[in-house]
Amino acid sequence: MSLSCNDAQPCSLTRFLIEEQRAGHIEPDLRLLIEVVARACKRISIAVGKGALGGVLGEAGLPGAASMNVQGEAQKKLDVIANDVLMEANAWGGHLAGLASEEMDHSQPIPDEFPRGRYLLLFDPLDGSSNIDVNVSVGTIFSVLPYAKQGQDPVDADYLQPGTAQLAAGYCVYGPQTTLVLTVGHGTHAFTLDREVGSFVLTTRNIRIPEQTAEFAVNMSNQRHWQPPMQAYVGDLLAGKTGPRGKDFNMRWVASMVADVHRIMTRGGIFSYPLDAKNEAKGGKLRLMYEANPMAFLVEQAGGAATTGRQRMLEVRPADLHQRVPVFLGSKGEVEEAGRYHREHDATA
Ligand code: P6P
Repeated sequence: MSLSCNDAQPCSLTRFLIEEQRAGHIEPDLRLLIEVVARACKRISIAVGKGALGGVLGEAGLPGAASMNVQGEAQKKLDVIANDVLMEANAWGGHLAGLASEEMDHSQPIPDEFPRGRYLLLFDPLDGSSNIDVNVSVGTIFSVLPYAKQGQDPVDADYLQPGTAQLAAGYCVYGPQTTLVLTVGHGTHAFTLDREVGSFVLTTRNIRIPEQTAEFAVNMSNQRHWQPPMQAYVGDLLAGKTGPRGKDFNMRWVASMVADVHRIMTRGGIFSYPLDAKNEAKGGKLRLMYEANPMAFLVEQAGGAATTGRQRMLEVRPADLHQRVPVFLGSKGEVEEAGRYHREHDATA
């Protein structure tokens, strides 16, 4: 029996986390917290997989009166189900001090009857949920921050830590496979759900994102709303061999960040949701705490890069729990190239 997980002997998420604990990479309570989140993702995967058979499609709320989340978006039934699964699974675990969800106005301390832990859990329970009704991959994104105050309930301000403070981050993509992608700060690793056994199995250790790419992901319908550097950058991508980049590019856009990022984890690429005239007043479309920061941690640990176009994502100082940011992430060389367009524009502006 091998003493550690390796490609010749795939191992479960549980064994992988025990080995990370033995290596001193994570504390026992953080290991247990990640296990609780993984179990919640299994339950969400089952609910998502039932689709119409489970009566879980469509919008939450009463017919004609969809419930809206704090983002002003119509909530899907599965948004609410996924949020409830993660809240319930983590309330009694004893590893957390509090939780914050993209679907909730404010963070919530753990109920008084349960023991308090030293971690804060932030999550987007079901990212890309607009794709659910058309059977396209969606996912759960989570991030773990430290909480050091003893005997005090955490409040929203305690969550406003830069992405560099994250102790763990991950996503679970509910697609043809259910795959958990996780980092605890020592590489990024993928675990595929073995539905027959009911456990996540290590399938890729130390994901490496290729430094260069010929594939970009952006919602092109926003092109006329972009700022000049984004117009110039994408214009040169579209010019392909005939333009300054000297090679043709392919484009993909799933409109589910987890699915687009997982493709980049698998074969490289650059994902972007830049500032545009429609979202500029809000600071961008995607959420810093629930989407950009956990994905940035995962991507950097896989050898990629993640920025706002002008700043390393993980160094953004959060001002609000639901803060939005422009996002460029993926193949390091391409993210740096996109940043060059922004720097050159700003130098002449
Ligand atoms: P658009 C999903 O709502 C999401 O937050 C991300 O998962 C996704 O990348 C983006 O928004 C899609 O935005 O404007 O293309 O619908």
